[in-house]
Amino acid sequence: MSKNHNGLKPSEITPEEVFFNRREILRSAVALGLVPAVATTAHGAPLPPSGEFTALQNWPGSLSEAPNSYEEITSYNNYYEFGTGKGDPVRNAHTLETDPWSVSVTGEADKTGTYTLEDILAPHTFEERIYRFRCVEAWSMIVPWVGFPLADLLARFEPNSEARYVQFFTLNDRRQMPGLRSPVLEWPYREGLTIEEAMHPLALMTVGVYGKVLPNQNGAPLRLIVPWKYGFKSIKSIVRIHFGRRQPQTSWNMAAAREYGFYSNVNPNVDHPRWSQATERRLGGGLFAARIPTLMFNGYAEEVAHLYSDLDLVRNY
Ligand SMILES: Nc1nc2c(c(=O)[nH]1)N[C@H]1C(S)=C(S)[C@@H](COP(=O)(O)O)O[C@H]1N2
Ligand SMILES: [Mo]
Repeated sequence: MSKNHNGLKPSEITPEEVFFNRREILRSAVALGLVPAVATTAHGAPLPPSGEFTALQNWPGSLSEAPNSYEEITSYNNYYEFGTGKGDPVRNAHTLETDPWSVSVTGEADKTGTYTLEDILAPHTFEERIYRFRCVEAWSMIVPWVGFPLADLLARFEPNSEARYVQFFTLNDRRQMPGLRSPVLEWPYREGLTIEEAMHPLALMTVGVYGKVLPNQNGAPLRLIVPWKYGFKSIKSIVRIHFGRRQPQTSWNMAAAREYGFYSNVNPNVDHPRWSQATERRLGGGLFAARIPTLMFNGYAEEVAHLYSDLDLVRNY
């Protein structure tokens, strides 16, 4: 099966139904012995079945700070689809089915359609990046994420010149996600970035943590990490990517627009209406550990400040 230069096969560049039909046809053809069962994983880099990555590259821009423990990162979570308590996701997310997984791509791009997770991951090389991660609730962690630049993935879909924003959606399945019965947010969980933000090399398409495949509670099998923004922008378990012309809806903005803006850049100078954002508590230091000052853009100002040079960051919080 021939692949074009960006690793997408023509069979995937079709509307959803057509694609699934073709998959059915392909499956029966394989059963009849007509085509080799190469599927899409043959030469790809899908998630390791062992759960551990073997050939991880070290990203040179990683923090030199010691990361939080695997235990801390994977047992104190926000994932409202599995409950609103920090301990709920680790307890409840085992019902999430991450294999098979597919992602549909819609909107202002030339290569829209539905792709299997294997198609999504195949051409990419995974690297470990140690990032600061800060929740809007004023706690933070240092996390060794595993992933690849979001920009590399988005470029494969060939967004057109009308694509000014990218929106992401989480799975929305009540059977797998007990938290969806509660109307705390409008489901599916959705988030968005400007196309410039999405193409920034720090934005990470994330598939692992600590050299292991992401546990469900951290957003398996595919989640975003945008290290210069508050944690809620880092959407989990992504099933759809939409390229749009207008600023897209985001779940937290829909829930409380005064508290959560579209940009949500980490900014110690702009307080949340109900609490200060000037300091944070590093997870693992104990409840009474000294709070540390929060850094502008979560410490990534040198890399990202230019994206906002024309923007009033008080009004555009
Ligand atoms: N789908 C979905 N994505 C989500 C959330 C959520 O509730 N649902 N919570 C967000 C918030 S508020 C934070 S702080 C981070 C937490 O990521 P972690 O659990 O891996 O630390 O995930 C973000 N992504
Ligand atoms: Mo958060």
